[in-house]
Amino acid sequence: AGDTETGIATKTRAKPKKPSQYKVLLLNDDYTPMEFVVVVLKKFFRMDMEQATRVMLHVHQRGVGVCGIFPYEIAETKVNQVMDCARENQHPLQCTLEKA
Ligand code: TYC
Repeated sequence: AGDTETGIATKTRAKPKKPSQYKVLLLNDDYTPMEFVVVVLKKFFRMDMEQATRVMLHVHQRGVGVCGIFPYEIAETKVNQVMDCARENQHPLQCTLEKA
């Protein structure tokens, strides 16, 4: 579309917005085994042993850590996968979302 009087093109369409990004956060607790957390990070966040161990130890020491940053729907799916897996194995591991 444009302005026929001035000949200056004016935008009339909405800009397609980039999907906003969300951090997937892992929380520390006193009961979930370290090995289980490492397995979860490898399985759902495609980390190798070294990365997964680093993130797990960071969460263990600092209380919280970022597993990855994703568009909302993917981040939500990751949180659900981690929470379902923790529940199935009867571990209190908590995972949540935060806008990046
Ligand atoms: N703090 C747990 C332990 O000492 C290990 C752990 C690490 C648990 C990271 C949760 O997100 C977590 N067994």
